[in-house]
Amino acid sequence: MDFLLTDKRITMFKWWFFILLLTTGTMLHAQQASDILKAPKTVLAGVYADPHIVVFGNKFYIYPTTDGSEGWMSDYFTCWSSKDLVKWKNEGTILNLKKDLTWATERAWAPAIAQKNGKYYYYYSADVNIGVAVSDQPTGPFKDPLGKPLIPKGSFKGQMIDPMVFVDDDGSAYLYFGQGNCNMVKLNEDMISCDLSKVVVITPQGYNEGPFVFKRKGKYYLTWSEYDTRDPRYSVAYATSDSPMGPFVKAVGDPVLKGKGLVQGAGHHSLVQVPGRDEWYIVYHRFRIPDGNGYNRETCISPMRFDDHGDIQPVDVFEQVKSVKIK
Ligand code: FUB
Repeated sequence: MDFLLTDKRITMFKWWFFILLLTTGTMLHAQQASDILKAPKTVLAGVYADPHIVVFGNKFYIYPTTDGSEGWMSDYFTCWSSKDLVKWKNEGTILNLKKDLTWATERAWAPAIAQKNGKYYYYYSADVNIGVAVSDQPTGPFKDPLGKPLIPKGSFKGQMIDPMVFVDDDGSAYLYFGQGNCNMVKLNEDMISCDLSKVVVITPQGYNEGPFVFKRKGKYYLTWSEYDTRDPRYSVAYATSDSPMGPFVKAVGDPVLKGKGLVQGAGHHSLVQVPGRDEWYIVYHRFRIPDGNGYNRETCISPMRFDDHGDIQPVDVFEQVKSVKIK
């Protein structure tokens, strides 16, 4: 056989190579497009992060951070409501830092809310301070009762962000907060004050931010996000305790929630129990699909389950929430 590369053979080889590249490129594009279609959908239209979910009455509510700017520079908070966890309605702006506060103008981040004595208490980060606002309705408008932060910037080690409020069965309310360090303090009966000299550090190993606390079958669970929110490895871990004040013992094994495939940076979550049922959902953000990053994140909901020992089973980020009715 004659293996000499004649001009004709070289031209033919070039054509074959070109066709191969074209086919592979088209197949890759088709694969990518089908992965995007299969990826779990956001439940809130737009880019929203740090979702805090609660049930008030017969509705679910999500309180998120508004995303879409480098450095998370948003200056307002919205509220979303749903009767089934699938369809969500934007209830509009509930707190506008520039209009409603005298002490902060931007970086409106990571809120949490609780209801007590017929009022709604909304905790949020603003310019790296933690504030509290009050309303008669879950959809606001919320008013600043203090005219200053509840926990000012620099009060403790780490950033004064990411508040989480947990109200126990006896009505005692606890505030958990902080980036870099996880702090905890009991709130006073009025829900808008606390003794800063009583703040306790409960930072679990691996903790970065976004604490969330809940109680199931008498056990307290502290859950939080590890890594930086701009890191695709961002994920959620947990620890348990017999008391809302700790000490919390970190669970061994896989994280509760982490990205997979196209789903990256899954974290800063909250949890909701369907009233009257042992049925739980995790609400979290991940990088927008497609083309997202740590400043363009979307909110998703997946089922979350426990085993017979009360251990949280790793969440499948590709399992999407189906319609759930509150009875
Ligand atoms: O959304 C702004 C910040 O990003 C939050 O405060 C952090 O928890 C991280 O999600």
